[in-house]
Amino acid sequence: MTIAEKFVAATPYAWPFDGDLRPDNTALIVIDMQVDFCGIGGYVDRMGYDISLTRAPIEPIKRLMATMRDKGYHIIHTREGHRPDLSDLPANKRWRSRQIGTDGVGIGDDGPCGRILVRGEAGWDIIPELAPLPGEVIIDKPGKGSFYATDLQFILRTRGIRNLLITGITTDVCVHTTMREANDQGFECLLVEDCCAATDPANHAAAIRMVHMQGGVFGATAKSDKVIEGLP
Ligand code: C5J
Repeated sequence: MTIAEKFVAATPYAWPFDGDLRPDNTALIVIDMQVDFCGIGGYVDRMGYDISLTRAPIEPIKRLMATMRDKGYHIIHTREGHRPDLSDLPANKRWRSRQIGTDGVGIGDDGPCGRILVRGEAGWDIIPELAPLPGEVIIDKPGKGSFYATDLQFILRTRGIRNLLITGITTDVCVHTTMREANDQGFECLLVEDCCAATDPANHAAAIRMVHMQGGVFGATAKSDKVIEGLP
């Protein structure tokens, strides 16, 4: 069977590599758009970072998600967080999280939005602007990558998904870790530049630049207007 080739104008190559771009083989992944990462009183806010940076992708993601929902693409959300008994929180992750800010409060401790990055707490929830629809997959992950200690790979393979449009926060941490994990497993990845953000704009820019090396070492990147233009 010959495929009707479709591409998104991307850097450093027209994506996906072989033009096999269809709603049934492609998913939008929205990473960690949680109150703790982009809401007032959440983890990132409390650490003293500027949440206007991590809130910047909300509108672009909203537009892209609406387009992809309309066209019947798979939509997958992730949430970083830990069990209430913290049995899946490594001691070094907790210790490091308590070094930032002035109050010694870190992951698992009480904050203005409940216990920080703990499942079921207000801060751990996805922000209302980007709330999942009933039936959309939500992956709860204890780490930065969306594949580690989750069933994401199993779900993608079961659904026949090969192409991943990757969005969310933060570009240099959970987005990049997920893209690297996915790339190593043979998934064809596109990082959507304006649908991601970091707590440091230079890190965001560097994370995008890294993808462009070696002919697209982890995949490709594009702005959301080009993605929307190119999606069949
Ligand atoms: C971080 C994330 N930065 N979602 N998490 O700790 O990128």
